Amino acid sequence: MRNEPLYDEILRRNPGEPEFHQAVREVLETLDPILQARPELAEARVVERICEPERQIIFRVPWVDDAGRVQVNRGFRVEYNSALGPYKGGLRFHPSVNLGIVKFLGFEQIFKNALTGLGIGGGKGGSDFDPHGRSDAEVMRFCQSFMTELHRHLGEHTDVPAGDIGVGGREIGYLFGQYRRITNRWEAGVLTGKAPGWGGSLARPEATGYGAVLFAAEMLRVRGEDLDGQQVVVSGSGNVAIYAAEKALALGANVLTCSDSSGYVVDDKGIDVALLKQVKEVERGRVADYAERRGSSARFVADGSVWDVPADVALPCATQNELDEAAAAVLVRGGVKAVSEGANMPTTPEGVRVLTEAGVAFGPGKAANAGGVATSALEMRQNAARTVWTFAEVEEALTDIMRDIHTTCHETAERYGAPGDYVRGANIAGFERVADAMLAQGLI
Ligand code: NDP
Ligand code: 2IT
Repeated sequence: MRNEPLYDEILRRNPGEPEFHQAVREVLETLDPILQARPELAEARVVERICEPERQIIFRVPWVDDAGRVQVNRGFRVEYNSALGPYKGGLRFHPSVNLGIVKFLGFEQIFKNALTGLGIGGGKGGSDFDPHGRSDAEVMRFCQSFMTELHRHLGEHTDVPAGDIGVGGREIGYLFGQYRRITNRWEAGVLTGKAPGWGGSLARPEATGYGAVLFAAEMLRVRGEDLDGQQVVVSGSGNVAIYAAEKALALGANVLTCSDSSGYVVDDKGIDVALLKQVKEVERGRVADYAERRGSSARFVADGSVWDVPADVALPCATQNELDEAAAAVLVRGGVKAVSEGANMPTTPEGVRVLTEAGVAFGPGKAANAGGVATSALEMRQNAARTVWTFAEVEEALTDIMRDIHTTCHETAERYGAPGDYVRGANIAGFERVADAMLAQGLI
């Protein structure tokens, strides 16, 4: 790859950030054809500039737990690229969060957001705070402290966070309330993923999972197939997984599994999404609780991998690097035809290689899970116009956007000599949109 020296430089300047290195390498490896076709981009060192975040914010988040003990966490916001619009991307609350994780997610977000065509730049943030087992009051105090520092960096025209792992409607509510108190502004467009009663968009909770399934359906359509009657394995049991399962079922598929960090559930009758929502969203329980409540059709497997369950379509919707080379080989042996990434970078580079060499249709996260952030942009649009769209209006717009992203990736891959390679298509198409804006805006 022509960018090998740049990659070496990135390794040297960003030590100890393996996920960031992985995300950068995966993009750099695919850009040779466009850099060859457009030498002015290489001349202006656009790739070097894109790899360096515009701004990185790291801050202390002190808060008091229910026992009255002082706790200290670390907060992050990486404002990566604003060539196409305000920084946009979620906040992740998980003990594994560190600067490298936030940079990998922010880097992916630049290209994903460009693919939506909706005028949003790339950013990401979060904290190593672990919401598991914390009371509502503790989560609220944490969110208030987090926003007390972060608010100065945000704004509807500047930086617009949303949810990610560990951040859903409850957390967005607490964060918005604190932003409003501090700024004395009703600035609905400063956060997305709000509840529909006070500025949120209908269908935003559903959007990422629905979008990942729509992307899978598009990949299958190109191959003369659809989801009807297909066996689907889903990993995760959070926001993305639940709505991916719901959409797959609605399109006639049978969803066999869900999982969390303790293990997975395989349900011979197919996952009961209403029960899964009740256990996870209302009771904040675990997939083991789902299996117990579901009865004899479902069993919880504490060790082993969800990818051991043979299926036609796999939807990784939990976290990064959850589908490795060995798991990919098992999926291929089980006859998998399509993998659509609901999570960000869930498949390792070796896993991607195994799948694509076996001819499996592979939809990378920055294309396949772009429905969430795209619907966030539709939420911003509703906020700016002080209007509310119906569920059907939002879902129709989401469907059009996902089809459009699929077409863009498919056509771009073909144009650059890699038909069917959605990784290359997504990276080149996303990169070109950002690169053109950066070229036009001078040395930024
Ligand atoms: P949630 O917090 O709602 O759910 C996360 C799920 O993944 C849980 O089931 C969780 O299990 C599991 N999980 C998290 N970390 C790990 C881990 N280290 N090992 C095993 N399982 C794990 O998050 P989301 O559903 O919102 O996010 C899931 C993925 O989708 C992430 O990669 C996120 O970046 C991506 N994404 C999310 C979007 C959104 O709009 N929310 C948009 C685009 C992508 P446990 O409870 O045991 O931790
Ligand atoms: O990874 C992602 O695209 C998200 N977590 C959603 C970001 C957003 O701003 O809606």
